[in-house]
Formats: sequence, structure tokens, C-alpha cells
Amino acid sequence: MRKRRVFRILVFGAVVSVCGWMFFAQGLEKFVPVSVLPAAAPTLSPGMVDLDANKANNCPSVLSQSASTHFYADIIRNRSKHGINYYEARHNRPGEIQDTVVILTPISNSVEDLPRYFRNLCSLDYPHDKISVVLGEDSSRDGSTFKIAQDAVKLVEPYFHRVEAVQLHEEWSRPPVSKHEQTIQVDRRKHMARSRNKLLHIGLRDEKWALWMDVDLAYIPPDLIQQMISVQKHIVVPGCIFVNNDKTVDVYDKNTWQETNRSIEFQQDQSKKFVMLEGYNGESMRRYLPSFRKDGNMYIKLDGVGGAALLVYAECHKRGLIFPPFVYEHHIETEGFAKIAKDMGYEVIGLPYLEVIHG
Ligand SMILES: Nc1nc2c(ncn2[C@@H]2O[C@H](COP(=O)(O)OP(=O)(O)O)[C@@H](O)[C@H]2O)c(=O)[nH]1
Ligand SMILES: [Mg+2]
Repeated sequence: MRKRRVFRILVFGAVVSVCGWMFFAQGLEKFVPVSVLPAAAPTLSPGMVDLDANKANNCPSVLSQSASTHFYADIIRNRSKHGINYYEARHNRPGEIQDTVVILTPISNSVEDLPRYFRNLCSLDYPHDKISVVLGEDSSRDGSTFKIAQDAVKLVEPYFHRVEAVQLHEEWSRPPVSKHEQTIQVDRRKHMARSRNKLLHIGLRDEKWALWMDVDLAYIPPDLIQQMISVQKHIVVPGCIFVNNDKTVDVYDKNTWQETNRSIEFQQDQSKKFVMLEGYNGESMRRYLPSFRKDGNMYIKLDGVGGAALLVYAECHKRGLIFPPFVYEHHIETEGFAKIAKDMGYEVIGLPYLEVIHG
């Protein structure tokens, strides 16, 4: 009798633990629900840029901040004065988020960009021992990008968890026209998709997040990583702007957008192979991320993303989320990536008040 009672208690305990584990595992999978985020816009906060906040992270002194960093930091500070500091709004304290991140950066003919790129990385006040960096090179015509990247890796290696430069062997010979010439976009972007996929395959290990970052950004806010992670969504993108000589600002990244009824209807009339490119053929039918700043929402849903700064929950990549080097719902590369992500059930989110500056 007593034995049977003990047996029953043991069976009950086992059932409870299995159910508990399943619930926990499912929770992990589904991520933190939107409801944990503040529903309304939080109060305005002062500027978020603290260039001295990085003392603990130490970097070689040759990579300390330059005058241009301060110039751009001022612009971002002014723009964020009237906006929302997402990170503070979520009440995260410095050091509170400790997830591992791998920064993946495709490079080609990047000799001039690399010093500023590493200065930007050194300015990050996210714990550097949680950050890995992998640069993936191909198709350079300058003969020295990979060598310079290797030298830079040696210099910064001691200050991050892992830093590597790899050759992707994905050669593309670019026609002798401007890289933004419309006629080469499909080929160029298909090539970029292949390079990104190879870099992903080589670069991602067991990190929790992959942060895609272009080498030619002029400025990134020091708290870029924690701001993006704190959103707790599968895919998160900040705005990417360009600063003119007179300090006025334009949208740089035209691949980060939300569809409109008009753009959706337009696509329905196109053949399956049609590739829809942004930034050409007059006014866009989409809404670019910076245009949402006037609406006052901390984050918005996106349908297309660019790769200048793009945070991806690594598990999504591991489950098959790639950059299509083929036409997927009228898009390729990063925009096609967003389309696939949405079809896989992942949330694609833009932060209108968090911005990086393209060089
Ligand atoms: N591996 C590789 N990286 C490239 C290639 N072309 C550009 N990149 C890198 O990809 C990122 C985006 O390219 P970029 O030319 O700046 O494009 P845009 O600013 O979006 O028009 C940058 O980090 C470039 O250095 C290429 O052919 N191969
Ligand atoms: Mg660029």
C-alpha cells in the first residue's frame, strides 16, 4: 500500500517535470511576448551617447575616437533628444544584458573603411568579451583588403572574444560602372547574398545573436547592441542615415521599409521573376524606417530590411533563414531575407529612434 503511494507520487512528479520542461522549452522558442514591452511611448530621455562609457572595455589607443566620431555623435544626440531612447525606456542597466553576439561583416575593397570600422567596434560599451567579430572578404581589386583585415585582426584580437578574417572565395567581377547603377543591382545583390550566406556558415558558432554590420558605417551608437537585444525580437533593425555637409540628414538605407497597400497591389500584377528594387524609378511606394519617427512608436513592423546593421536571433539562421540569391516574393538578398523571415513566422522589427550613420 505504502509502496504504491510512493510510486504514485513519483509518477506524478515525473509528469509535472516533463510538462514544466515542455512549457519552458516552448517559452524559449517563442521568445518574450510583445506584451512585456511597454505599450505606450515612454517619456522622452536625454541623449544616449556617452563616448567615455567604454573605459572598461579598453582597446588599443590607435583606435580611440576621432574628431568625426564626436561630430556624428552630436548629430545623433540632437536627433535622440526629441525621440525615444529605447534602451533606457526598457530600464536595462549597463551590463545587464550579457548575451553572446557575433558581428558578421562582408568586406571588399575596404582598406579605407577598416580603421574606422574597428574604431566603431571599440566604441561599443557592450561587454567586449561577449563579442566575436568575423570579416568575410571576396572580390577585392585593391590586392590588400584581406591583408589589412588580417593585420587589424591581430591588433584587436586581445580586446574581444574572437576576431577573425576569412576569405569567402566567392569572386564577382563588377562591371566598370557605379555600384548603384540600376542595371547591375540584381547581379550585385545576388552576389552579396551568396557572400553573406558563406560568411554566416563560416562565422556563426554558438553565439545567441548575429549582428550584420557593414564595414563603411561612419558612426554607431556605443549602446547599439544592448538597445537592439533589449527589444527581444527575432530580427531588429535601426535606421541608417546619411549626413550631408550642411548637417542635414537623408535616408541612406532604402531596403528597410514597410509595405503599403499600393506596393502590395503593384507586386500582385508582376511576373514571378520580377525583382522590385528600391531607390530607383521615382518616389517609393513603401515607407522607409526613418519616416516613422514622427509617429512616436518605439518600434514598428517591417517587411524589408537592409544589412548595414541587422540583428538576428541566431536560432533563426540555424533553422534555415538565409539571404536568398534567388528571387523570393520579388526580392533578393536582405529584402528577400525579411520576406523569408516573415514566412517562417519570425517578427521583423525596426527601431525608428535608434540610428547608425553611413559613411
Ligand atoms: N564579401 C564581399 N563584401 C562586399 C562586396 N561588395 C560590398 N561588400 C561589403 O558589403 C557591405 C555593403 O556593401 P556596400 O557596397 O557598402 O553597399 P551599400 O552601401 O549598401 O550600397 C560593405 O561592408 C561592403 O564592404 C563583395 O563583393 N564581397
Ligand atoms: Mg555601404
